[in-house]
Amino acid sequence: MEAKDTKFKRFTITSALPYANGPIHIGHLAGVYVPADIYARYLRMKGRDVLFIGGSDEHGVPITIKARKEGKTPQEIVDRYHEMIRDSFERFGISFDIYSRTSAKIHHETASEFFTTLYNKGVFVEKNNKQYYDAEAGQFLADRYITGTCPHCDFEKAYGDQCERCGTSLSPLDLINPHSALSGNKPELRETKHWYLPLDTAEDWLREWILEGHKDDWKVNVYGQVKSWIDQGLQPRAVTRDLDWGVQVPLPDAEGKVLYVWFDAPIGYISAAREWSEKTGKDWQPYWKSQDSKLVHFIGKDNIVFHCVIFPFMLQQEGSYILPDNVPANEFLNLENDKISTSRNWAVWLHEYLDELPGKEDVLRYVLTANAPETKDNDFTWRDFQARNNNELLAVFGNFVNRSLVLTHKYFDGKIPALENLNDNDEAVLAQMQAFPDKISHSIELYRFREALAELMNLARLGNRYLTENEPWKLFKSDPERVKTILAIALEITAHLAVLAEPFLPFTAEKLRNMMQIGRFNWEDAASQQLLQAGHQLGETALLFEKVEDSQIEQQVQKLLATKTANAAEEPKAVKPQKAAIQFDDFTKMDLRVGEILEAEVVPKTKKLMKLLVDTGIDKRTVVSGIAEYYQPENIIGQQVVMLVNLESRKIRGIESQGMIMMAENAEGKLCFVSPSEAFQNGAEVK
Ligand code: B3M
Ligand code: ZN
Repeated sequence: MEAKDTKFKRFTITSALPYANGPIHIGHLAGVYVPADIYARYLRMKGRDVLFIGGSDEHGVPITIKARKEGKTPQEIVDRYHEMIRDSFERFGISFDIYSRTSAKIHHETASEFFTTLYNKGVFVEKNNKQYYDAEAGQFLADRYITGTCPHCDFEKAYGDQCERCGTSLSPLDLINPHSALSGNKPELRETKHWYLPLDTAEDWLREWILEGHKDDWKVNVYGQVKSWIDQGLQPRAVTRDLDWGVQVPLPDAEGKVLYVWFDAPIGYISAAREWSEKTGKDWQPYWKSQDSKLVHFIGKDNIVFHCVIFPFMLQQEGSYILPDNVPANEFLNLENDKISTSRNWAVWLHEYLDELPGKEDVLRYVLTANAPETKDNDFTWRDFQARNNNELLAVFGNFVNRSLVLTHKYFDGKIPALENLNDNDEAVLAQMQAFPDKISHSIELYRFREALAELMNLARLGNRYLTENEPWKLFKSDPERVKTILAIALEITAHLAVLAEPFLPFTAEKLRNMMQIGRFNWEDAASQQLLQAGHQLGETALLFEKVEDSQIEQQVQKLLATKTANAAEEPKAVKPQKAAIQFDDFTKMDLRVGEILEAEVVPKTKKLMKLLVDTGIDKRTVVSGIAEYYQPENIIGQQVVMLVNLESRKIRGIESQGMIMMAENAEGKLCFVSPSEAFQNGAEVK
């Protein structure tokens, strides 16, 4: 354990609370939950006192938007997804000590108390100001209820609280060309009162605490983002909203107002600890209030500002809490070279993975750790998933373990031979083996889980190489005593794998312990002693990993293709680029007039054509137009149109067509009339 960590008696590990408006996907797992679980499991094996906190984030506009879309209440939405998320985490081996939820009573109490403490300390700035209001929907537009163009990166679908492209935290008034996500209307401004966290006063403290205090131990991607926030200048931030779903603002003049979701959600980590206390009888306070507790937040990069600036400022202002010692945020994981998206169903959903690829929890844990977006965005592909399973887990880890166990059953009835008569190479291999616990520790304690996992695989490679070089299967007839030594060493390495794999591959570690009939060791045991005793009887051997077949991958790839096709059908296609420039004279040659449809009938034996009689104001003339797929003849009698009247007449299906009706065509090829905005004189010139 790093010297720094020895000063800590306790470890409080939090993992971002997923919004309970959809299932968990591999992006969440790679970014947050697998690294957090590795860290928690590892510390427990070091005998450390760990409180690993998870829970569902059940407030906020994403929930109410989803509820509105489905015609359900927000509570029904969060009940559905909270249960789905909690169960899928459990099936995947994410070893929370508590998995809570922010709609729980204890959270509403904790968040209200926290707000009241800050309020009574006079921390908040109370402000009446104008906020965007949607008159049609009859509500103020907070957070994701309003979208517009981000002032920092021009992303046109930025939300009122954050731009998902550049991560900038925003206020609705920052948005360019804002409009309501409810009605699509341009919102109006209305007076309302809110309470603001004075982040602008936090600059000096943040510079000292983070930019100075953590310049050596916080990840570059995290440190860099925090520094840019501070350098840009922090603004006061509203911590209340005009919404009805959330934690009611505990003030008399705050009817119809709730706490901003990003104010209440991080407090959810604390209320979860209180819930854990109620369940276990243990005291939660030391984990959140003692300076000898290490607080670590596991999050994705889009949550950095909330966990490194806003929540720590809240904790510092409240005064009785510790601050995070580290926030090792990961970057994003993409899927088959495209951004994972809940709304576009472009994801590998955890609950579906567990159903469709049963028994492969550790394969996904392995791939997501080996490919973790620890310092930059990374990509998950099913081909890579297959390759890592077949070429690494199966061919290296599984193959070595299987040979060690099978040969011991074959030659020695499954009894572990004595570890004796070692030659120099044997000694050297055992010495290398003993170095792995510290190597892996070092990487884990620096939150470099990819590196730590690679070291675990190097231990399996060491074992494989040792067996291949010593070829016990060729020696048994001539020198069974030598084979005893070789297999004793191979089994010792196998037992070390069973110990050191636990944080990364808990299901595999358990299978291996059962096959070796050994109990759990702690981390130090793997560094300091021989784990196996001569004569110990091994259990039944089974394959740790199965080959992932092309057909299994093909099925998953086809599933994604189907999603892509479905999305393409829905996605608005891009409009055509502008044509080449023309002269004004070119335009003046066209004689465009307002006209009125007097008669309409579909041209026999055609699907698209309609024969129209149009009053052009000059005369009444017949025109053939390709609008039959979009309009019924009886519905367009009296429709005013814009018509090109001086187009040379031409025969269409035997009908003399004298001119052309102007139609707008969208990217999907749908047609619609271009008409005067009010009843207008037929024959009026369009210029
Ligand atoms: N609910 C996760 C997200 O931004 C957010 C985390 C809260 S952690 C307190 O998707
Ligand atoms: Zn932006």
